[in-house]
Amino acid sequence: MALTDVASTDAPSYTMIKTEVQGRVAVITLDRPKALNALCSELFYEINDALSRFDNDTGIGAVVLTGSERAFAAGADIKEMKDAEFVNNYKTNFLGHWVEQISKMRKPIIAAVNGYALGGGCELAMMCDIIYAGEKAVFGQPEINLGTIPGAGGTQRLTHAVGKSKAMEMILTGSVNLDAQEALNYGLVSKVFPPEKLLEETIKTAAKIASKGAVSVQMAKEAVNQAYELGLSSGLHFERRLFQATFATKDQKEGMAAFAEKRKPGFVHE
Ligand code: CO8
Repeated sequence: MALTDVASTDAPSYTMIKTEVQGRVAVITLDRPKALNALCSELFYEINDALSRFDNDTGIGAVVLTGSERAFAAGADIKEMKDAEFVNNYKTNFLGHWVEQISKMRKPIIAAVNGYALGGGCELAMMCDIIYAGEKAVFGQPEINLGTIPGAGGTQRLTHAVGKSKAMEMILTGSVNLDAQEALNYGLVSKVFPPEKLLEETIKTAAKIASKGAVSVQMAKEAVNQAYELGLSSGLHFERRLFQATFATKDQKEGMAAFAEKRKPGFVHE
């Protein structure tokens, strides 16, 4: 199916991202090549606007977030933030509003990372639900070299993903990066592809997810995320309640009936 440029239909026209729709999959491509997709306010405004529209669009079942072959994103825009002051950062909760939309997304987001995913770029990828990498991807948290520290989840999500020793080594040295294969070995990413195949393969997985019942996909995402928030017994309790609740959906009736009748399910996302 051909990609549709959402920006040319009912969407606002963006200057730093491109948005496309393929079936039930939306693709957001960071497109600020001259700055290696450094994350400035305008870029984040556009990402959040697109994410919000896709999350509220019943025709979309999953979102892919990607950059260029050279860079997913080389971090927050250093030139934009270099003169920022603590008091204003604190009063305006600097960066906080950048990451609110992505953390409240109900639909799955898959990051397709080619090239540099450094600093805020690595953090942005880790905010996604799944990360696929191109063979030349580089993940790192170099903020220490700038006299600062990760500010959007690097110290937390990276530590969960790769363990304390490797996370400390990466964050404290600012120069120990993970290549795609290492990221795969550590479980930071779940698949690695040749760069030119990455987006296509990521869209395939997103399409597979988007073909499932949207309610159970949303519940499954919510339940997995609770693994980071709750202890085991509370997490299991949370999961069981959502599992029970799926029996109130049309898709559970259809999915199980289809299995029994040896046919493909026709999910209606209700
Ligand atoms: N900010 C601003 N501009 C950047 C950034 C950046 N993070 N990264 C690259 N650029 C610009 C360069 O300044 C250069 O611009 P110009 O052509 O005008 O001089 C252009 O992009 C190309 O970059 P290089 O010439 O440096 O390209 P190289 O191939 O030589 O090097 C690197 C590529 C290694 C990626 C190098 O550009 C680099 O080290 N970039 C900075 C990486 C970094 O330190 N990132 C961390 C930033 S701090 C941060 O992310 C805090 C997280 C806060 C949370 C964010 C919320 C999600």
